[in-house]
Amino acid sequence: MPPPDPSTPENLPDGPASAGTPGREEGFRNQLVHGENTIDPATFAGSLPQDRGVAPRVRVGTNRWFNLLWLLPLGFVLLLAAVAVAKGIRGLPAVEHFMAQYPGTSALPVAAPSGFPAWIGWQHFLNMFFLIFIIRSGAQILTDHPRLYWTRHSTPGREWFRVQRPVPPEPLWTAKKDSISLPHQVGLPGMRHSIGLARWWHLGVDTLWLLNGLIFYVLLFATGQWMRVVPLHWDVVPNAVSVAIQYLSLQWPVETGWTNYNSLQLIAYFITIFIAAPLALVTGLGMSPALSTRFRRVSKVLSIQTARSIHFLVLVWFLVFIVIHVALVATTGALQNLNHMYAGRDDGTWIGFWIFSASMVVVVAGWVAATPFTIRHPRVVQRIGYALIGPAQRLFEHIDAKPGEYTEADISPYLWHNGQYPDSAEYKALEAGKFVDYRLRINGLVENPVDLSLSQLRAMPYHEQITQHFCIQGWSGVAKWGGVSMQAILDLARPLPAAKWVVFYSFGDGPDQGVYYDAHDIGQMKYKLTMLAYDMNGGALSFGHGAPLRLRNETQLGFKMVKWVKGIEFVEDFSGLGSGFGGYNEDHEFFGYRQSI
Ligand SMILES: Nc1nc2c(c(=O)[nH]1)N[C@H]1C(S)=C(S)[C@@H](COP(=O)(O)O)O[C@H]1N2
Ligand SMILES: [Mo]
Repeated sequence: MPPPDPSTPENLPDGPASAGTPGREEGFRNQLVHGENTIDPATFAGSLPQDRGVAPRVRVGTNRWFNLLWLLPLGFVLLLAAVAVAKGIRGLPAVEHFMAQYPGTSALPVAAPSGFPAWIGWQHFLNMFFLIFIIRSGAQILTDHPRLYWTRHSTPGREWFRVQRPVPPEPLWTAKKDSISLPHQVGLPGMRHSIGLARWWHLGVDTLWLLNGLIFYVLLFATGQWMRVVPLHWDVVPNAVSVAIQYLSLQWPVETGWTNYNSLQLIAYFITIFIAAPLALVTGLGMSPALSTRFRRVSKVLSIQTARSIHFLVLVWFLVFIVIHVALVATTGALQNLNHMYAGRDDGTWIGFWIFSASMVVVVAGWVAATPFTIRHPRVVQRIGYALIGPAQRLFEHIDAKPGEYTEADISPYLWHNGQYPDSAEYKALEAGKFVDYRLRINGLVENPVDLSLSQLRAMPYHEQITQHFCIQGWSGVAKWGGVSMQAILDLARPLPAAKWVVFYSFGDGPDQGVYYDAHDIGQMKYKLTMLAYDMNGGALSFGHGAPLRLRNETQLGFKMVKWVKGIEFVEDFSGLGSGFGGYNEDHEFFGYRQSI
């Protein structure tokens, strides 16, 4: 703990004295501006110009990058080679013998049902419908920080995957500048840095998808249908090999899907239903700041970046699965297959096809409308998204994690910068004067409104923590923060019982003008890891990271941790501030105000 600043003769100010400072009672709320309620893609997020990034690349060795587009010709050549090999070996006596022994299906228990009840058709449709929005918004979230890593340190150059150029060597380069855009009908909603809206789609529809999946599990086990999608005997492995040889040699297996899937299909369905889907949920939660900070043991193995990388690989599995699944449905007796899933019948009539076509009208309409709807009605997306995932976000906010989970050895070699740097004359003058004239203004619903200089803040008990930062865009890093705990600020300012929210105002504007601010539930201000930092990694907080003072609330995502803090206001609710959504990004970029996940 550094010694208190000797240049601080004053005691901490109390009530009336400092409250007498001229203009003291005047808050900062009049410096906020309203956000728009519709989106103009040209001016969204501070008129960030669109940036398409680069074709996907995977790192090989320390600094060589493999362009994944090469997989297209390579994969085609490999497929041709595999077909040639399969055709070549199929006539061999040993292979013939093997195929006769393992024709491609594993026997089912006698109790196994045959055919498809109507609920499977409905759930199949809903699953597909939800996945469209989940996948598109997921791609959008990925491109907001278009890099994937295996450790919690998001060090430029150490990513294993990127769809963006290398990080330029600019010291104040921001993650926002690193984001890329997607075509409007691919991403949801496509614009660069539209992660706020993409997250409502992703997390909101996730809740519906998970509910559908839960009902699916229950019905699967209640009706015995599970026996058809769970491997029950080791002979599924040789049978799956046999099916693969049959497909590749272009002499396809006999279709018995109505009663018993072939073993390759069975394994693919099993992985999708019982491994990929739950893994999507677990790795999704693994990116939560609140959960990762609390469950350090789990997060040690499944750090946010490992979780994010695996989450991405689950996406890849789903995409590959969908492509092969659709191709095989179409080429192994389309009418029959569509009748199975859409009409619950096992014949070659056109009934299933027409029901399928009607369902595709809904799917295509939903697909095409999603982005234009989001651009026209972003507040509706924000509200419905919060209605769906908000309860979970609220629940996880109750986690008051304990300190001491990270050590100096965990500190990241590089912590990304983010946000809009302050450039006002007021800030520049304070910075030039080494913040000697800086005053943190604390007012609102408190018994003791005070202005605190940096030396007064430094004279308060020193609070230090090594914690991990989670940016909404997807990058993370560990740093050591030094300053005062928010509890000490509460003890000094003594909030009135009516105070429910604590609003932090910045010297910096947001990208669409108006002061950057964010509101925090007062409950979290008492958490052990909530603090105002003026030191970082053993030195004074740098300009880029928020000098002279920034907030740390480790339950929340990074954008809520206001940098360059100039004032704190205690309020009863935040509906009268800015556009009333709880913060700058909430007002202007449709983020949520509870960001524990
Ligand atoms: N005043 C202000 N504070 C801000 C921002 C901003 O734009 N303005 N960006 C936020 C975001 S999105 C993140 S991730 C963190 C980044 O903190 P760092 O630059 O120290 O890593 O600051 C947050 N605080
Ligand atoms: Mo962020």
